Amino acid sequence: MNGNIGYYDRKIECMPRSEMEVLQGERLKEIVKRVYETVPRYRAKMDAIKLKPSDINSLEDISKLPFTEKQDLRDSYPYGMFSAPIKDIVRLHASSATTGKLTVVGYTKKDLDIWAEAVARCLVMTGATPESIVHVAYGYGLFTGGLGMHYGIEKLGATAVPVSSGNTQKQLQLLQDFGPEIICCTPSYAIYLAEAMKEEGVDPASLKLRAGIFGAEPWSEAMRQAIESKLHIKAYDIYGLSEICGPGVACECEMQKGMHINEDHYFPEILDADTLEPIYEDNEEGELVFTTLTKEGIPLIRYRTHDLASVTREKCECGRTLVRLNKISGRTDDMLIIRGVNVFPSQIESVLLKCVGVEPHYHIYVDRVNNLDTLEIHVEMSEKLFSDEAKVVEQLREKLTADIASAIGVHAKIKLVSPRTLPRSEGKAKHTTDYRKGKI
Ligand code: DLL
Repeated sequence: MNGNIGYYDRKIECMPRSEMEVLQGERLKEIVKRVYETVPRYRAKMDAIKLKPSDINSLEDISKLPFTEKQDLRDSYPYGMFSAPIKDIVRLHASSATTGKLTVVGYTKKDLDIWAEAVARCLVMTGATPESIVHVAYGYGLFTGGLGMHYGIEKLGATAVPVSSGNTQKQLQLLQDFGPEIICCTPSYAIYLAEAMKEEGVDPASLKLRAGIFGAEPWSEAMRQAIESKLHIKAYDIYGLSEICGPGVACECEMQKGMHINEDHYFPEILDADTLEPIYEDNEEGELVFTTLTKEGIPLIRYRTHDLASVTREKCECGRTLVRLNKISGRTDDMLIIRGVNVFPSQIESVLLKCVGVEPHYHIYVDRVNNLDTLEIHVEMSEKLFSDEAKVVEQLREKLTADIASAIGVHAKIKLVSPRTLPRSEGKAKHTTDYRKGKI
């Protein structure tokens, strides 16, 4: 046990496993009862398999429950899965869904309080105290990153600097002038900031920065080492998804050996990605599935994240008993994360299908250039457009660029290519080439 480490909530964070499981079992019973009574979709799913809330009596019974998918949220857009009346919802957030519609989540006052507490625990895991100044460069808005970290910082009694994303010059100035001890942003932006400092002649060692809390996209151990050496800080991994709360589902402690899951609120399961049978062995990889145990606004039962990961239940050297999530190693679906924004190829496809002049034959190229993600989409022109004047083609390209940016929230370079030049596939179409793999 490291004597220098504090906890935000020692009782929960260091609770013996047997006690934690009793607590989780009790909460599970309550939440199942709640969704059965208040969310018609859950009642229908349970009725369909003849499952009653009274059949759920302990944690082991969780495997009897049906799964929840992003599609369920889409089908009940915007508020159909809410378990609390709108008058009790005090905040909405949203993230990309597979096509068109967003995945909307709503929080009651209690939900916001618990989320802030979860983030406060994460901050303390990385060594933050009420004296810390924390620079938040995650986006503020419908994305949960900025506001999620912000309220956790305030909950801890530390000082939040709500810079939001973008405007690198200003970020550099505030990092120098305000003297934050911790920075929160995506890991790729951290690398970008380090390069910008080099160009501007800012010596990272002259800053007060000591740690970074990075997440919202996958990153490797090599990337951690690069960030730590370039910025002279410790780089901690934080995981979350808007459907469960946002950042704060899990975070690394100072041991940097896996992210402690706030499992008294967000219960994890690892399932075999093909059979969806539970995997009980530590460090064995599968799909990560969460059940929210205390949420009121939009509780989710066995929500399939489609993230691939493993957990370890062994007690950590920091003293915490909270189960640890190993680094996310990939996804079971085709979701891309580009500059922290979740993008599904099907969102791009639905824009193309509505656009006269192009065919729904496309290929997406993702790369990382100068430490920033780039997105280029090759789209086949129709025969008619191909025979049109260059001006007409350029106008269509500009329109597509704008339509795609508005659909996915990220700028893409659009290249219109000649008819029938993109490869056709006989089986499942492969729409994406990601050159970032293997690059830090
Ligand atoms: O990205 C919430 C968040 C904000 C987490 C800031 C951490 C920091 P969504 O936009 O809903 O929410 O995206 C969730 O992002 O299912 C993962 O695929 C990916 N992701 C999030 N954190 C990590 C991480 C936020 N630390 C999706 N490592 C998730 C790898 C991550 N992937």
